[in-house]
Amino acid sequence: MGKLTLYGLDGSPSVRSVFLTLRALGVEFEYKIVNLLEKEHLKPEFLKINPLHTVPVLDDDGFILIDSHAINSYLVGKYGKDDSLYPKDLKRRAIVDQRLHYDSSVVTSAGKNILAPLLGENKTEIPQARIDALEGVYKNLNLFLESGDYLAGDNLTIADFHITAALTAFLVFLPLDATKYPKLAAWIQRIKELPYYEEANGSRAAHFVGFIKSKNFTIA
Ligand SMILES: N[C@@H](CCC(=O)N[C@@H](CS)C(=O)NCC(=O)O)C(=O)O
Repeated sequence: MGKLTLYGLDGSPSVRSVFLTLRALGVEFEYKIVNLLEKEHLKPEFLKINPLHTVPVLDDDGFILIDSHAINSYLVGKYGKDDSLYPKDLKRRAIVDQRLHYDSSVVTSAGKNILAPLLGENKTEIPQARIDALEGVYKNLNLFLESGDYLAGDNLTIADFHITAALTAFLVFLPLDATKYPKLAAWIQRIKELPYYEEANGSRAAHFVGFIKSKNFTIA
């Protein structure tokens, strides 16, 4: 195996989804922190690696890949002992892909819309409509879980990693009502029991979650 490097920052859900995949696969890698708050992602050294200036970036022995969704499916294809995290079967893979696209479109924009006032606009008030959109996400995830214990059916896949990493921060804005979304609540618990969950996601998200709470935001 060549040298594998992950560029990222713990606060980023996309980066934590890659951590979850790497830990699930048991692959060794080097972690290089790119501090977005200090604008390291805009420095010429990093722009040479990723002109889109986003994290995560994977460097697999000189092969550079950007976007967590592309990275996680590549990692399973290359390093997985089997294909369970990203099935080769066309129909099962299509269901995983649908969840991945849902993550990178709907879930990501719901999160960005909520975080924008706090991170980019120096405001502490979050419009209620943005929280309602997040509730719509919870509702859909609960629906996905009607077909199995995991988001894409009966097996754990990378779709679970992406959505887990995103929800970890969003639960601060809208705590989960388990009576309304029982399948989602049970799934969160199931994922938290993975032996590598805390190291790969829980503890890494903690600083960012604390940072959000420190903003003392209101919803109106
Ligand atoms: N779709 C991309 C999104 C990556 C992304 O937007 N990352 C954020 C951090 S969560 C970032 O690097 N932002 C800095 C920038 O866009 O300049 C992925 O899944 O990797």
